[in-house]
Amino acid sequence: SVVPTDFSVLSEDFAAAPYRYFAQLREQAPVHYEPAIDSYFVSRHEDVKRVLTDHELFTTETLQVRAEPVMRGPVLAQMTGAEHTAKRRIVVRAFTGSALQDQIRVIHANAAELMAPFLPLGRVDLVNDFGKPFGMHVTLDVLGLDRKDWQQLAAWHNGVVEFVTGLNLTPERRRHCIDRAERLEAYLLPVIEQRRRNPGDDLISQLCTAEFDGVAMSDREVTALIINVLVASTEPADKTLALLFKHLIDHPEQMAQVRRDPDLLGAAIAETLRYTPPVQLIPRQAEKDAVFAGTTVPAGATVFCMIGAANRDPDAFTAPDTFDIHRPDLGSARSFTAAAQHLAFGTGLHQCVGAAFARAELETAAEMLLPLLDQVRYSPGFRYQEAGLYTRGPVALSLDFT
Ligand code: 2IO
Repeated sequence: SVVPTDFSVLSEDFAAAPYRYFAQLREQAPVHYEPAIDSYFVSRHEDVKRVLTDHELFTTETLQVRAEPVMRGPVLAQMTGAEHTAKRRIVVRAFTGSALQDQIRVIHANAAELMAPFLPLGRVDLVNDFGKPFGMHVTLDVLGLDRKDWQQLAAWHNGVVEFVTGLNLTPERRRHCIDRAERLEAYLLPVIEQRRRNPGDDLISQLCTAEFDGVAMSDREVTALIINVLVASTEPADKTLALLFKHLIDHPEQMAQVRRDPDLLGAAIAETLRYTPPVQLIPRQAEKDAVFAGTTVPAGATVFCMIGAANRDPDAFTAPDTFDIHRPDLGSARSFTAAAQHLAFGTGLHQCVGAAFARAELETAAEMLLPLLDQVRYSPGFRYQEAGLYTRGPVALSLDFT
């Protein structure tokens, strides 16, 4: 099959089933130009890897317009050099080692509490009943924000996400998103003031007290990093958890293996991230003309890395369209590190700081849910549907269990 001449990443056909187009894109239009948004879409594993690791040629400058208006300041991915190293280290420290051990307890407690009301019912929507509040609760606990405010914070957070992940927002929508972001900022500022005076052991306190070159971060810098963590930790969480369960339900023999041996969960999560990455696009800016076999991307252009397409490139994975937790080319021990072959956490200097945390969060939740959701199956009449171009996941996952 050929890429239709009127093919567009912005079309309804693509949004309905993007995976259907990936092979054609990689083979026939590996650098696809989208005139309506003046952007290039790169789909081959090799090219995506190059864009994400050639930091001279491809920068994160594009986040200044794509993210900063709603992040209310610069995020980690925008930083370079010593500032990037120092601030990244602060966040890494909050999400690894002994901090991560504490978080696993918090994750477990949140999962148990949120699941309890659904156990007697024998039915749960893993996205809307569980995953969304779960992702938000866990992130708020780590940040040291009040879980009671989660629905209000989720509404503001959605505005930020819509802006960052929107490909062609109207000026009205942009305005709406910035308004949500301003409200979130107004909520955070008094909290920051309070933590500066009276720090606890939460991440906001760590951001408030950390010094870079002997100077503490400004309110604006702290706010941006809080929103950075809030978005990056919450938005992909419910999607990945629901996708993991979907793939295991659709592959009963692998589900049985994971139930028998929960040590396989790491591989199952890594394969879920390869097969259906929740973050499908990563933007970069070409600093000079960049030549990909046959196509030149002009200096200044926005380049979107298509993670879903790269993760199914047969040049990187054997039988890429098969979900297989045992695939030898998954390199599952390395799937949550910089050596990962799949690109769900990106790669290069800006690779996800929360990868180890994401793994712990998903493993803890899945390990707890699997024995509870005995005989798990789709609810009668449930129709599976995914949404999203930038971040993508199930709209709902209604499950019955006994
Ligand atoms: C928040 C897009 C969910 C990040 C972004 C402005 C920066 C960065 C990402 C991920 C996931 C979100 N980009 N996390 O793609 O921090």
